[in-house]
Amino acid sequence: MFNKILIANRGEIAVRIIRAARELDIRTVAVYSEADRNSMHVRLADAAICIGPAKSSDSYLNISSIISAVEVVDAEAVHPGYGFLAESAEFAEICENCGVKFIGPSSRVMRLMGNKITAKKEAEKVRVPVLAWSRTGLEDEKSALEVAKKIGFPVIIKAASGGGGRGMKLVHTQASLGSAFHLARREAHTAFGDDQVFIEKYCEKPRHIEIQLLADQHGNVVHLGERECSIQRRHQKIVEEAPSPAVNPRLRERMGDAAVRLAKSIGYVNAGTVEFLVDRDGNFYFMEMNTRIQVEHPVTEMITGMDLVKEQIRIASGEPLSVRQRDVKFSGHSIECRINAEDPRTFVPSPGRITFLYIPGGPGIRVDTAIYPGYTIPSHYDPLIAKLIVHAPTRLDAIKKMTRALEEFRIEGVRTNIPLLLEIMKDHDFIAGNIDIDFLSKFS
Ligand code: MV4
Repeated sequence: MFNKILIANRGEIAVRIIRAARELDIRTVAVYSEADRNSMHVRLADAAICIGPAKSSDSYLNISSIISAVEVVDAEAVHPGYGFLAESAEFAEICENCGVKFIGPSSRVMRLMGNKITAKKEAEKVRVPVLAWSRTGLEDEKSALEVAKKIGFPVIIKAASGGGGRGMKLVHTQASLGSAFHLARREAHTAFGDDQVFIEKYCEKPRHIEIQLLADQHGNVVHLGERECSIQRRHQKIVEEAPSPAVNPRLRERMGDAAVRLAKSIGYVNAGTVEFLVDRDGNFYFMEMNTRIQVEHPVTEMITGMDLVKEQIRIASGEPLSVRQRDVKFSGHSIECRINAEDPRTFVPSPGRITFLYIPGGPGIRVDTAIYPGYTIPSHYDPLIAKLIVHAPTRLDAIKKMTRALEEFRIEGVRTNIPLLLEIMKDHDFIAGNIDIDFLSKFS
């Protein structure tokens, strides 16, 4: 096992990783920007190094600063968390070449899954279902039109280097395809420095359901069931749960097997997530694979009793998985609400000083956060300030518990989305499990 790891992240996930490392008797090194001197991850780590100015591109995204910090403190491994450099194949490759263990898959696998065209081709190779698509990048308007006519409208244009919903164009008619194609290309070039786009059949009102995987260096791969993540706004998830009210044991096994097949065939190692769209008839289609620990990992931890961050660290150090597939058991229902420092109506970020804080507690309640009374939330980063996670025997019990915990939570000094989260918990469609990716549109 490692003696010392560096955490290349901030906020609640940096704290989450420090906790896992301490329980494994690993020393921790935090890195921080000039805006994060007073952050909780800096206080909780065994050591901390400033890596640059507040702007992410000058600090948490600055590969040379982070590699320098690794060398100064002589860390054996780097945990990237989520966001920032977590899915940078370039960073993973530099770590490989510097002899520092990147706690994640190989840079080769990150490149393969980071490109949505190569990722879909890998899925097709092992018969993981995908929506009808162009099967290649599109050269011009004419070939785009040919493919769209064959697939049938509506279609969606996606950037090969995109993901998380950035740079997508929904197209309903032949007449609007040309302009959408050029717009998608231009946006993809600006956002990702790669203008390659492809076309896919558009799936109407689907659910977003993802499978959690663990894969070790010895070829063992297990799935830990699904998470329902349909409640999103502008591709930011707000409420996640496990299990999904739309998944029965048979569908879980089919989706789990599909995800495991993909991971095995590409030589995947680490925790990972395979995202699917699930249509109203219960058909599932591969969308993309996330090669990092995800924000919503706690709901899977609650229903499986496993610690996914400890598993990531053990896997990276070469240990085998602590479970086989038949040892994985699911218990009860878990829901996570993301608490953002933002105006609950306009969604405008609300940074500032926390003047009063009371964190809910009691049986089945978990709060992952890095805020404390008197802490000032900087304006430079993501508005996520806490994750409230509940675990209860049934989905209805979990909704009741979440409602109670949201009502108990007191955060003063900044505005939060707690009022919106409470509205969601009281919504009849949510309570009935009638949710799809358009669910939140009725709240604004
Ligand atoms: C789609 C789709 C419908 N049909 N692809 C958005 C995130 C990225 N992972 C893929 N996304 C979508 N791809 C086809 N062929 C609808 C979405 C989508 C979406 C997916 C999951 C959760 C929220 C979403 C919101 C809008 C669109």
